Amino acid sequence: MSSYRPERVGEQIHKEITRLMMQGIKDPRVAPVVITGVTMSRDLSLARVYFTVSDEAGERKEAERGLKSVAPFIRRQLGQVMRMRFIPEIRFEYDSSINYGQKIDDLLRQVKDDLIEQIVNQITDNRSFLVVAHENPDGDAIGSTLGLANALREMGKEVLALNVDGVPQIMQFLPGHDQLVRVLPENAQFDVAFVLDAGDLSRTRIPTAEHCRTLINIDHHPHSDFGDICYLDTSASATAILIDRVLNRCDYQMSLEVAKCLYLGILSDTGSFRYSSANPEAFAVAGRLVGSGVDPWEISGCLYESLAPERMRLLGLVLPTLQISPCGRYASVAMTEEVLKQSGAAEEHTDGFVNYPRAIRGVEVALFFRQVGRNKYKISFRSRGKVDVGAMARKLGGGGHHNAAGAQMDGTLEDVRAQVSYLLDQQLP
Ligand SMILES: [Mn+2]
Repeated sequence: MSSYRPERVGEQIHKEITRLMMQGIKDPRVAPVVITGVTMSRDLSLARVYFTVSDEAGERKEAERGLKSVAPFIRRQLGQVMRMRFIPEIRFEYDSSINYGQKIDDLLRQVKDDLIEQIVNQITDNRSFLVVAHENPDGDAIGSTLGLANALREMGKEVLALNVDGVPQIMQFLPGHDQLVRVLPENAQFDVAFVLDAGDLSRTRIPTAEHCRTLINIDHHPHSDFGDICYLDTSASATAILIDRVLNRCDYQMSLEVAKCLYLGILSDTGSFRYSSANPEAFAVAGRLVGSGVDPWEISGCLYESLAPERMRLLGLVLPTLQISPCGRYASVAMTEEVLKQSGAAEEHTDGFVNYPRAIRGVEVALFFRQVGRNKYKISFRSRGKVDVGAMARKLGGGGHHNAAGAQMDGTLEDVRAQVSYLLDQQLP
């Protein structure tokens, strides 16, 4: 009986397919594929075979096509080797998790080393550079952009740093912030364009590819797969970490100006080293940057303790709206247009308000209701763990990720809050 456990069968299939990949299959599209795991359906009728490729960007689509075409062959081989009454259907699925295991880490490290070298060569061999990141930029987007742009300038390169939304006010102390532009000159052409921390090329909101010979994507967001060179590492806690890796390989001594920018990027994307993304490398790089002269208090003081007075006034009006559910597992705050007006604050000052209900002991889902019109509310969801708020937001016509999502609803604040509470009571496991 035990030999038919799905786990056991999955393991055998994993082994067998890996062997076939190495010996039996000649399709070049499949050559770089590494099988990361196999899970079986309970009735053993379906085998989900997870795979990755050494280059997460370019080769994935080719690999998928290749795997599709060799699947019947693999199935026949399994039929001969494994004594099963029915040969399961084989379905290949791309493994987007980052827990590939040490073996694949090593493989990817090798490939990434080559990528860094290619990027270093592009820097050495070219003169003019565009550096751009995603719209509505966060600390990592700005820190990476300004860090790289400053470094390239110090190397004697021509550089245009650009962000369609500019540098947020709280970051306007970073070296080079006053040289960043919001509009790309129409006929501007660059040898190389760096697109940083973008996730998707469209998020730069400029036709980057038309303005350069070579497009280099440096990112840590999953599925970021564009660019002539795509340096993607989802294990990096910030794009600033990747910039640091590249600059360390250049023939260049990092300045304090660059170090400050990169430190801010890491600080920001790790939530001040509180999130689980704060890995040993984040601490190590930040430690080195501090060692080279960055003052942590200067950066965090500017970023977190230079708030506009009207933001504090607004927070004072929003916090009394706190509601904690009877079960204690979700909590919310709300803001009407009237309150916003009364405080003299702007929309952008509400950034981070949803973190206050999230910080309450026992709360798993935090909500922020923000009025955006007569009987119209935007809802921000934050989860601190198991609950998938992305799925919840989709039920309400919105979208987002497991831990952060948003939706919009019509109705009075009381109605909207009641509807969301109802949904949460249904959905919380
Ligand atoms: Mn980032």
